[in-house]
Amino acid sequence: MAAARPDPTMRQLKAQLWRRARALGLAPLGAAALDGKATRQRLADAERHLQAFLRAKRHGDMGWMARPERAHVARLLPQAASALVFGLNYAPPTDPMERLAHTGSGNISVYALGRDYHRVFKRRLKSLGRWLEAQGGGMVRHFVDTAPLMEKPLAAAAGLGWQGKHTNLVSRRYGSWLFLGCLLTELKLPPDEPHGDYCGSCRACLDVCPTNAFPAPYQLDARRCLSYLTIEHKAPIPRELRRALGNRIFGCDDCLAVCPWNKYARQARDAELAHRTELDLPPLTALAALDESGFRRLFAGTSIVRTGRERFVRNVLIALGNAAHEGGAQGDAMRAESEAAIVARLSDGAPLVRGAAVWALGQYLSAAAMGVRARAAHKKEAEASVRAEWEVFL
Ligand code: B12
Ligand code: SF4
Ligand code: SF4
Repeated sequence: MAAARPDPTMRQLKAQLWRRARALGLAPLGAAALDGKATRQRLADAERHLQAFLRAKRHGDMGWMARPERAHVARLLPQAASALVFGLNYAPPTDPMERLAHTGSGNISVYALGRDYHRVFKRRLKSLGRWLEAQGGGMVRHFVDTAPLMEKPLAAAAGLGWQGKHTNLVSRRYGSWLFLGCLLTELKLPPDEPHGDYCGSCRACLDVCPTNAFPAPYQLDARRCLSYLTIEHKAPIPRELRRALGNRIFGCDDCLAVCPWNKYARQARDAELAHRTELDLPPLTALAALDESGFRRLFAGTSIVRTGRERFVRNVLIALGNAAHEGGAQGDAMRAESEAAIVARLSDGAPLVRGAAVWALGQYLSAAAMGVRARAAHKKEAEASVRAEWEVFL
């Protein structure tokens, strides 16, 4: 039996939509038929892997990941026939790995250096969705990491690329630097071909990870990932992973940055995602001193603001502690400045910040000097988590 030919009206509509999407800076793009055998198989695999991930507790304290609709597109829009997936290129102008050497400065992940991508992307998807609805497309819903939807397997099903060993979507034309967004529609737009896995024998992303967060290729234990620990994790950063954090104070780019497919990526030119110069390697000492309003002012409109001051300053203090081990890179004046910035946070109102300050100071002072401080501070400290940090020196 001959395969069903795509409806020419749908083909035309898709071509028009793609033109509009490209004009909005969205590429690559692709469509997946939700009732197609290949897509159903891919989503069933994704669900199986998600359940294994949850059972192994690899999601840490991201409890929202267990919502049942995450792997079931139909629960988000029961009448959905197609998933239209879009990429938004955010390839940086220089290699982000170079930033790791600036130990006295805060290294903010590339994706967070400009305006919050959720807002930028969502606005563009919304306008595409409205247009599609106006063409008689029935109900259309848009998603950018804002609903329980597994965007990477859908993007792979729609032919944008494949999920690499670092678990993110890699494109042969754009490398690893892509945000993903999705429209669900009732229309049956002609689907695109999914394409194969081009990781081959490469394992650069697995080997570069500073915390060994990949238990196996294609699997991530979020609890060890610095992106999770610096952005999502609300408690103190586990002691054994603090040194590995280096100067990464918000997210981590290492596994994406080493991907050889990035050599085909072209630097992003999206004005709305332009990097803010004040976020490019700011001094850690200044960041440690941020109060609530200073934090909100500095990061207004970025994704950083959602993490809040307490978690952010916790990260900054860990990075300041790490800078103590950089020997010649930190001169005496710089060491004194760092120590003063840390000491000022020992009396911070937030236990999360005080606890990180204790650890950071311990990287500068001798055990004896910390012991003296610990004996005085320990009794006065009301919070168990901070007392535990002092107890290390008693
Ligand atoms: C939760 C989450 C995180 C968590 C967990 C990440 C993860 N890999 O699961 C944390 C906080 C760590 C995180 C970090 C980052 N994230 Co994030 N994150 C998400 C989110 C909200 C859900 C991802 C998810 O469902 N994870 C659950 C796991 C089970 O699913 P999965 O990653 O698809 O895992 C697959 C594989 O592991 C595989 N698998 C699992 N077990 C096995 C076993 C075998 C045998 C095989 C073959 C396969 C296999 O199958 C799984 C299902 O497809 C998505 C947005 C969304 N709504 O989808 C963004 C998203 C994935 N994140 C994104 C980004 C940019 C990042 C960071 C780069 C940010 C940064 N610079 O700090 C890092 C990258 C870290 C990394 N190596 O993944 C982008 C990725 C874009 C892309 N090109 O893929 C997304 C899509 C957001 C967006 N809309 O653009 N993120
Ligand atoms: S983002 Fe960093 S810590 Fe997380 S898996 Fe990639 S390299 Fe490892
Ligand atoms: S770095 Fe290598 S193994 Fe990792 S995603 Fe890229 S090609 Fe695949």
